[in-house]
Amino acid sequence: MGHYKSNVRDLEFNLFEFLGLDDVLKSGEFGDLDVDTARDMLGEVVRLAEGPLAEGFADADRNPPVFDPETHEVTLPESFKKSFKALWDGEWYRMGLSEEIGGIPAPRTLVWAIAEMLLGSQPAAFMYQAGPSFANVLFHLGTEEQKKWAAHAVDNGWGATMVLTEPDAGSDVGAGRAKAIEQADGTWHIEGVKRFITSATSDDLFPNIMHLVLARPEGAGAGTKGLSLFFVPKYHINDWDSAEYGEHNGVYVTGVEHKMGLKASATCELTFGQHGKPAVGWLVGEVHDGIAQMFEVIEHARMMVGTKAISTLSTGYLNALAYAKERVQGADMTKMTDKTAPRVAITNHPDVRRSLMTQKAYSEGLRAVYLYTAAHQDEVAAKLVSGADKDLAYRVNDLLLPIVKGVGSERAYEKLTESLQTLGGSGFLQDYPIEQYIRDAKIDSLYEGTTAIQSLDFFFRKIARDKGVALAHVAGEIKKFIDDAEGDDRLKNERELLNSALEDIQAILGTFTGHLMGAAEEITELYKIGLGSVRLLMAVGDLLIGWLLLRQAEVALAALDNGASEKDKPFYEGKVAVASFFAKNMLPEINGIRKVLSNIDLDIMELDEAAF
Ligand code: ST9
Ligand code: FAD
Repeated sequence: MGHYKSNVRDLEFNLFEFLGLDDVLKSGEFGDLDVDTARDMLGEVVRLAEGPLAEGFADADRNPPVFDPETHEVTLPESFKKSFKALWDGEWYRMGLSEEIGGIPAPRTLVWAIAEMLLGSQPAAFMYQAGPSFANVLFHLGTEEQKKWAAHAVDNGWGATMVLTEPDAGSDVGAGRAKAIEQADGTWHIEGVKRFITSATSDDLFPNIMHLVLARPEGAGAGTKGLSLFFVPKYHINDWDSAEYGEHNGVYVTGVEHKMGLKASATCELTFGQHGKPAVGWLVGEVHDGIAQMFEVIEHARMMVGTKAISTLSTGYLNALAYAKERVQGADMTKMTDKTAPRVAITNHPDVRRSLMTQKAYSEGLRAVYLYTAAHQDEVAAKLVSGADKDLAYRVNDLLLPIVKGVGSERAYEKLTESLQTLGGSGFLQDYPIEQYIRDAKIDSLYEGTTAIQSLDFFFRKIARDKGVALAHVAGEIKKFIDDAEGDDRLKNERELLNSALEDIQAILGTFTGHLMGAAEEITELYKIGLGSVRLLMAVGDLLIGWLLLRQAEVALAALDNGASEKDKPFYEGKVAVASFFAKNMLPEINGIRKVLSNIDLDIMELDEAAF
């Protein structure tokens, strides 16, 4: 048994008892895929994720990839390559890809539920497996000829990278200086240095790598809008039909970073056109619309990063829970003065219970959030889950992505320290996986847009620019639940707490909208939004978690009333308890955030930098 502990019962609950996956499958939209097959798939993925995929997890951390500057390649540990092979051979990457390039149609909730387990087990392996899904983006954006390249890349097992970041262009992608020079034969020569590129070298995992690169054509304008997207293969292709690859293209890995965590994933400096030959690229779709095209990739990757974080928190919690049930220390609190009282498992101590329930709340609550989001990536599922039509579903998905990514990564990192704390001093040791989970999960709040960037995206683009359409839809769904005359009376108090939290969020949004409008008169009002945007993001995350957990509690209460089996009873009781705990312990904190955010001033913006 490896380090990874799945929570397939909760995944099945979300999919089949909460999000109506049975009805989504019955729609016929996903071919022959039925409920039994979907359940079998989940079972198979549990075996893979808890078994062979998890095996190389610690070894690859202790023996990270070794870079050879002569060959420009890394050597990955054999244990990791074995785990990767187990993943690749399972061909789970086909789920949800377009059928034309070898994909299997599947609802996004199922795709992401499967991804959750693979990501929690061996996140770096999942990321090396990006080739098919990036090829899928190329297939949708590319010319007729490029569509064939995409199919070829899937058939022949290519790797792939997304190449945006440069030394002076991180969050500010538009500051990128890599340039693209058009050639007479219609190709482009890319010149420049990119940094922090995941999977740009990968030992012998792939016969070729597709780099999807943002670069600025000579003469193009400044900022992100002047960038174009290029397909740059690692090796030239002599013959697409026979998969005969030729010379190394002029794009080379010139360094691999030494990192805090996620060490198995090679993070590379990638140099274009500086090794005596050009780095030849092809303009994707033959249109200069690079940033919008790259966002097709970024949206998947942001969902992936949030799901990775949430999955790591879940296995961290389950490892902590297993330890706590076994660890005997101290007497029950009510017998604290009796020095001869029997010693008890630490699960009996109130503070351990508080901590475990907090971990459970965020693991299961965030799982509900990412799966609710995934449901809005499918027309049929969205209609069923919230009544949203295609356009609205798209907007709701857009609205929720910064929550999945930003809140998922921040809360996972924060609550994983609670998981570690549950193990006491043992948590600090490498005998247990939690210290590695913490190091591996820290990256999730950094790449694919830091939390600050997610929070600005959330307010300015997903709320203000959307004119509140998606937000109003989700808020309407929350209100519907609060006001439901047929709602379970046993959750009356919790509904009231949810209602207060919703009012608090609406008030904060009113304040922020005031600052936005005020900026027309006094531009520094924008600073107030920047000072509060991360808190807003986190508070909305808590509101959504509270709401979804309570809706799930209602489903659980009904299942208990209908005579749940002995085996299922503790599960449903846990769902009710966790929702109630979250409502009573976390939702009221939003009121404090409201008070802080309604009184933001510009003091620290006006302070001289020297005073920091
Ligand atoms: C990175 C990779 O960090 C890390 C991990 C790699 C892992 C690889 C493996 C992944 C595997 C995934 C697989 C999934 C498979 C699942 C299958 C499972 C079985 N939405 O606001 P403006 C566009 S990579 C959509 O003016 P600025 C839009 O076109 C590095 N589009 O921005 C817009 O035009 P318009 C990641 C958006 O001020 C245009 O941009 N780096 C969005 O010019 C300009 O918008 C980052 O993420 C959006 N939310 O630039 C950078 N936003 O307005 C973070 C913008 O006309 N920085 N567009 O529509 C930012 O995001 C900045 O805000 C900025 C600002 C660069 C956008
Ligand atoms: P900076 O942008 O310099 O940010 C520094 C700090 O300032 C952050 O706290 C940030 O939130 C804050 N900040 C910056 N701008 C603003 C603002 N406007 N408002 C408020 N706060 C702001 N990139 C790729 O292209 N491809 C990859 O495959 C890839 N993989 C990566 C893998 C790893 C392990 C790492 C570490 C990075 C990877 N990246 C990749 C790059 C990653 O996306 C960037 O690191 C990230 O976007 C942040 O950029 P930066 O590191 O330059 O930080």
